[in-house]
Amino acid sequence: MEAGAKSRLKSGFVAILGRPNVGKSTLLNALTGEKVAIVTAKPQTTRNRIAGVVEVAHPAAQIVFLDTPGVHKPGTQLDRRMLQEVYEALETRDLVLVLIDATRRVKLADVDSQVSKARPFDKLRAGSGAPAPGSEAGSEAEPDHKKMSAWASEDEFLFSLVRKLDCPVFLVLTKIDLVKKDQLLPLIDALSGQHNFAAVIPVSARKRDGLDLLVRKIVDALPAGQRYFPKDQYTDQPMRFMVAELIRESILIETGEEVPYASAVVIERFEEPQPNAKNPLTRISAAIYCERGGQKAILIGKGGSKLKEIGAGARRKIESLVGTRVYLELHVIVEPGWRESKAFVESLDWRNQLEKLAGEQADEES
Ligand SMILES: Nc1nc2c(ncn2[C@@H]2O[C@H](COP(=O)(O)OP(=O)(O)O)[C@@H](O)[C@H]2O)c(=O)[nH]1
Ligand SMILES: [Mg+2]
Repeated sequence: MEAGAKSRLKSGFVAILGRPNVGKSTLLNALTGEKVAIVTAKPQTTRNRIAGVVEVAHPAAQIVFLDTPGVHKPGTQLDRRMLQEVYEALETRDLVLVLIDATRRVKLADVDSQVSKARPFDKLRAGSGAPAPGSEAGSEAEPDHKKMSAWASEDEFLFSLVRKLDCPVFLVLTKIDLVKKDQLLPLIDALSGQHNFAAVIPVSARKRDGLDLLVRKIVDALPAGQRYFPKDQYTDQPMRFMVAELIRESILIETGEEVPYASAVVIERFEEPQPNAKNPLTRISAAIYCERGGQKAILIGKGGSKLKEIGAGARRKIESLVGTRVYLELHVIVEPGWRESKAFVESLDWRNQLEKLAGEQADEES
């Protein structure tokens, strides 16, 4: 029985692909039932590819989802690194989910059908500047017509990536809790022409709508194989990196303008509690990098008030992640133009940080 069950196990890598803010990370978290990836209303929250592992009981399967940064036109070295993360996720995959935000496309379709009316962009404009929670946020500085053409070409780029793949691709419409059911059909019609999708599945990660069907269809499409991760492991990220991400999430929530995009977090010290400590405490020290003095001033705030808020928000989440009390020390460092520095951007990748840590430990021991 045991051996038979093993040989029937299905497993594989499923890359989650889409434009910024379509809900990739929210879907990953909903599927795993864990906070694997940070989520905010701001675009480009995710910078690295992140694995989230889902165990399915019937039929037995292990699905390794790969969350990726949103596909967008790269402007900086950081953007290029993010696109590289997308490519690397696409290299190891058995199946790809292309996510399309149902709300955004419906808005676009509305605009298209109203081009003859006097002010066709009002609907979009109403949403720009302060995007509705959960809806796709665009660059605020751009006029709407430019934003739309940028959308069109970035969508085309997304679908061009998809057409190069030789694995099954599912079209997943996200955030359907925000649209009427009858608005989905024309959208599905329009998108079906883009690729020969193996399945089309509307979901709401927030309401957990459509997720069971999605998982079932994925398992159907996966090959028989072995587990890639131990049964109880839900992500490939080391604890240190998840902690850095929670701090970055707090920065994204607490600051505005360009500060979230110009910020990076590096854990400098991570001291686990003493074994058998009565009241275990994890001591963490992290550097927040930004690009300019003005950003540093914003991150610190009057009398350190902003940094305190960032720390307090992050600490609560870190405590529930590590399961102990946490002492969190944050400081801000200006690293001019780091997003343009290939070396710095690469040093932020936890896969590179792990190598560096291993090297340092080897040095200490010798
Ligand atoms: N209403 C609604 N909002 C969602 C849903 N999924 C994601 N969002 C929101 O969309 C925004 C972007 O989500 P995120 O997962 O970070 O998108 P990503 O950039 O594609 O990873 C966040 O504000 C989410 O709360 C959903 O199913 N319904
Ligand atoms: Mg994300």
